[in-house]
Amino acid sequence: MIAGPGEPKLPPMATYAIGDIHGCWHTLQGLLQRIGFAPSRDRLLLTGDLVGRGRFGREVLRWARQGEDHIEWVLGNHEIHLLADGLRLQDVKRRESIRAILDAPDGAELLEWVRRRPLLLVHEHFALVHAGLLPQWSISEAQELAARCQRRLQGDGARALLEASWRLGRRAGSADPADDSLPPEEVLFLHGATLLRLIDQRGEMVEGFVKGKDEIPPGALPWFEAADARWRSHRVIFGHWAMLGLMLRDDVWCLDSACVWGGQLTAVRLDDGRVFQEMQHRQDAPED
Ligand SMILES: [Mn+2]
Repeated sequence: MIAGPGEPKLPPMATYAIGDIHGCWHTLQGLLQRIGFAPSRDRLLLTGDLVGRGRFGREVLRWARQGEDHIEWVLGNHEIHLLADGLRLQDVKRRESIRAILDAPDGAELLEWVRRRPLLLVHEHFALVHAGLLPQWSISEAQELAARCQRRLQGDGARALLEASWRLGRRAGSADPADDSLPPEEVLFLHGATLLRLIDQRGEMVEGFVKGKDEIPPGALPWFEAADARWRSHRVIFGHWAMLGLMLRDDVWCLDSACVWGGQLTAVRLDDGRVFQEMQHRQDAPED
């Protein structure tokens, strides 16, 4: 139908960045309705952790896959967990929400698709990553490391890379040797991009911190507070840190507003910075 002179004009194409969905399928639908999202016109960027903790990760993954031409996203630690579980890595804890995806009739297909997703997306003025970037990584170096990790995850080296990254988080203080066959910078990139919250004074990742900004141990600081960080040529959009909550600064945006914990799911329109939020729908609350 051709719009006559009296018809309202279509809104211009818009790009929205959405924080960690964690299987909150109904909340996601509510948010998309709220922003008037039109798949034929608009684009979405997701900060990762589409699955995990919540009950409808399978639905969220299928939706993202079907909308591949207008939805871009990066892998979060819960997708890494999905891959590790799918490849039957030792010591990986079985999680109910992840099993439900792997056991679905299209589970194997979804797993293969997830395996091909990126760890970092770089646009002209911003970079999208699930958890964060270490200060020593420039955006172009991070891009190269992300591409190398992605290639390895798609091939025979996936298991070794996942295992090495897994060990990195558990090594603290133990004598567990690193896997010499893998470039350590790749292991560190996969680990940091999906799990980073704090760094120490030397700019190295601090493992295992899950609390809020008020409880940061002495000597540590959030990764995005690093002075002279090399990634600062771009605004970094990330999620992962629900206890930090929505944070919009010139240099960094944190979009994880704790939806799966009973908080909100956030979308920010990149074109004008407008924020849209949807409270968690009750049916999305995890069972346990
Ligand atoms: Mn996460």
